[in-house]
Amino acid sequence: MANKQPGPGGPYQRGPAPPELGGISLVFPVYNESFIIEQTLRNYISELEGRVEDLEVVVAEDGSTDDTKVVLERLARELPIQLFMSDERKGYQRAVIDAISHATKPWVFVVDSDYQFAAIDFWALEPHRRTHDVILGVKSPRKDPRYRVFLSWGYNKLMRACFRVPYDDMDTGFRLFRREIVEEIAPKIRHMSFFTAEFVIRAHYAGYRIKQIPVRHYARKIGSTNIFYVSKLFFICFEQFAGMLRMRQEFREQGLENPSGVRKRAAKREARART
Ligand SMILES: Nc1nc2c(ncn2[C@@H]2O[C@H](COP(=O)(O)OP(=O)(O)OP(=O)(O)O)[C@@H](O)[C@H]2O)c(=O)[nH]1
Ligand SMILES: [Mg+2]
Repeated sequence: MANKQPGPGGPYQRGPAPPELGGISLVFPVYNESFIIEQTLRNYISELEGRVEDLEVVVAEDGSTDDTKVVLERLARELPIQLFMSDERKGYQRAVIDAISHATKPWVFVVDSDYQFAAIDFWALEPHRRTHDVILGVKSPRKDPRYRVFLSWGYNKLMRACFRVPYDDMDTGFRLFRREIVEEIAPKIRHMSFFTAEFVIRAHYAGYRIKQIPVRHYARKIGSTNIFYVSKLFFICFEQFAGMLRMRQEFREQGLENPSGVRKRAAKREARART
């Protein structure tokens, strides 16, 4: 069952991460982030290195048209990162799935590379590895332009209503999950454009344990969105809505049932039988 805890920001126990829970692949999708990527990588690596015994850092860049590739090549000579670059832009969803395919540890921590999330908030998610399979950092509060906050609010409301799921922030860029779950679910993702929402809903319907934890969110300090261009907003909304309907249709055809609904009905039947 998903639940949300009050107040992001700690104080946290900043490691060490218990080694018996398994190593962690820290994964960054990167596109046109030349101004911020160095700060992001240095912050996350200094926060996690030494506190997570078995850590690898995967940086997956594609198609950048600014100096991102040059910056990353320089950083790869100095920092412990595995760098994957290609020339053609993949788009966010494909980029995330491909980036995760390079990860080798039992857990993957996939983070947007524009430093809108604090590295230290990793420690708010990490302890829940004991009891959950997918741990989502919920932007609290979301520091984006108002129209984005409104669109995201509507998007999450629609997804919740359409699929009867209890999640508040299905497009978060700060999430930790078991790698084997992504390997199982990623090949099925086809309807939505932004990876996390479709992943979370499919994981929920597959019965995995999903936790939401509030984390800090910062306004983008530099650069601009690589996805939500104002000129494309109408098309993006339409595409997401159509994807949502297609996914619902697919679930119906496959007779997929919402595990929380099944559990609730079973509990009601039991209660009725007792009276
Ligand atoms: N490799 C790769 N990364 C991408 C691609 N598109 C976006 N990204 C990265 O995905 C992350 C999320 O993109 P953003 O543009 O920050 O999306 P957003 O956070 O919703 O938008 P802003 O609030 O404006 O930052 C960033 O780290 C981008 O660099 C892509 O095509 N390929
Ligand atoms: Mg961003």
